[in-house]
Amino acid sequence: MSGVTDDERAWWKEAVVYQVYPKSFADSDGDGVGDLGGVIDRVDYIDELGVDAVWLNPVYESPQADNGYDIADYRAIDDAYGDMEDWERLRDELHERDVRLIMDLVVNHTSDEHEWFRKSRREDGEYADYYHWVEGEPDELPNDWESVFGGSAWSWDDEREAWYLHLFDEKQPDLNWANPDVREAVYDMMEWWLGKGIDGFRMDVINMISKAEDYPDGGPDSDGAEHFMNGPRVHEYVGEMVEEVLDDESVLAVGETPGVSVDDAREYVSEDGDGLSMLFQFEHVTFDHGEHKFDADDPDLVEFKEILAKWQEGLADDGWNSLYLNNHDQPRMVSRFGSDGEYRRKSAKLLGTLTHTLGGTPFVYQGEEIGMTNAPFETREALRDVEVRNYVASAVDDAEGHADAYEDVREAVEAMSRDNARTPMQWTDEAHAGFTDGDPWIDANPNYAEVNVSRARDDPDSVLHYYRDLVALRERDLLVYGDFELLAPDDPDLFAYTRTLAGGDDESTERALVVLNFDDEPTTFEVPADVTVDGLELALANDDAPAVPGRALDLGPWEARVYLTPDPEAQAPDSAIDTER
Ligand code: TEU
Repeated sequence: MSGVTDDERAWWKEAVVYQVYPKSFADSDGDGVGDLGGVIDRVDYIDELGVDAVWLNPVYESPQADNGYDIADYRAIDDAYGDMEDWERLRDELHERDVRLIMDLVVNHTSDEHEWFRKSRREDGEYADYYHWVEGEPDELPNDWESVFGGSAWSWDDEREAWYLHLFDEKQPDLNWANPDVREAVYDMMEWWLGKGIDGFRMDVINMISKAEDYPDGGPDSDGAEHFMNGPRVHEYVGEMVEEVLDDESVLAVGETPGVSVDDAREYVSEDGDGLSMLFQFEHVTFDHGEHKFDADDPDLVEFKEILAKWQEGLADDGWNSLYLNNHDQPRMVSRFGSDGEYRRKSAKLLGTLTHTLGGTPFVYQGEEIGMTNAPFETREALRDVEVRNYVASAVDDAEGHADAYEDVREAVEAMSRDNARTPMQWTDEAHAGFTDGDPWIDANPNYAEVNVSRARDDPDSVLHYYRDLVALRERDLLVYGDFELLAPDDPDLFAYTRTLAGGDDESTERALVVLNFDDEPTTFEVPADVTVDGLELALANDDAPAVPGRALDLGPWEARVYLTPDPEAQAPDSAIDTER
């Protein structure tokens, strides 16, 4: 019997969450845009993966300036995605399969087409103070804060004759959380969705909702972030939100918090913190950034390991980690951290092994489970995302019409653009990867003929079947709650670690050894003397591997192995664990 007490347990700790970006998942009405009908048509596919919950990116009414992260009505489904009936059907189909539904909560900002902003522009009663307005002259910016998407974070509004703040696109004005009416209105909306039976929220840039009073300038070389990242009243607001709306521990509350450190994170998730379930921290997906994300270097494995180990250890006793290597804002993980040519399948499996054998809750981004890769963007016209279009515009247009200036930034765009994550889900080798019968809003990755669900389903050695085994492996408390210890921290190619779960006595202590070769070349891992290999058996590997580990493990390129002590629950599911996949 494992030593985990009921108090420690929570469904969202033992869950694997599948992230659906509806605009690119599946189109059911042929308009070239993914929709709720398309997700409903594929709930069995999601269920077969064995996941426990779906995080649905925004489907609310939106002019789509930032693909739905600019909401015009929080209680309405955007026509392109369907209607509330479709949403309710999706909710029911998922719940019938014991798959929970997590909605995106975007309350740092709204769309400028939201009724609140329309009224605020007109200084209409209580709405006048719903946003961050600064009186002034149209040629005099309030301060030097920069938008995440480039340029100033302020825009002049002719109707109100004042400046308003937008940390993202100018069609995404930031809400003024210092105004208690704003907070109340947000809590009402959250209650409304909880009343509709959702199981939790993923909270968009929730650590950016509090801005420093009087909007002081940022320091030298700063975009002002020190005045709005983890701002002065953020814990008051998040704490209040949890108290008012999220005091039920069975409701998952995962905060997206760019720029947080482990210490910052504890203030949001620890026992005495604000009470969020977990965070999406960004250190392991930004450490390779240079001046900005489009100036990225090749990720260094030693630094990567150091960061992940720090978070594993940092939140081990008080808090909980989310585990992800890509999402709708990041390039495809197999292209960034793996090897998407000859070793695409093996490295996709290896990276999945990493996110499913660390401590925390794994998030699988649509397409990751079939090893989808970054896509070619041959022309700037192929790009869709506001962030990369702004970047290209700033890089190309400043080149005084230098004809093929796009070529100068193409490599960086193809490596780091968010559009890599947003190309259509690859279902079949038919036109547009079987995503739509219409004309897709963004082109499918031309490798869909080879990389697609239908092919993966028919191939027992596919990344898809391996992911099903990974998800099944999470049944072990050891992999969910076990202590983490990094081995060989300075090895430039190997990522190896143990997980240990103390039982009632020594006898029942469970152990795991995970060894991952992040390189195109074979290597040998010498198991440190203080690591016991006795009793360890191969539970999963992405290549032929010895059933029990010796003191030295010879690993092929991008090889991954998971060794576990026998499951005290003993009833290992038949099909789930197959030693060679
Ligand atoms: O992302 C916030 C965020 O940090 C990202 O913008 C990130 O910095 C950037 O993509 C890295 O290049 C959230 C949503 O996930 C994103 O899709 C939205 O664009 C953004 O907030 C604004 O709502």
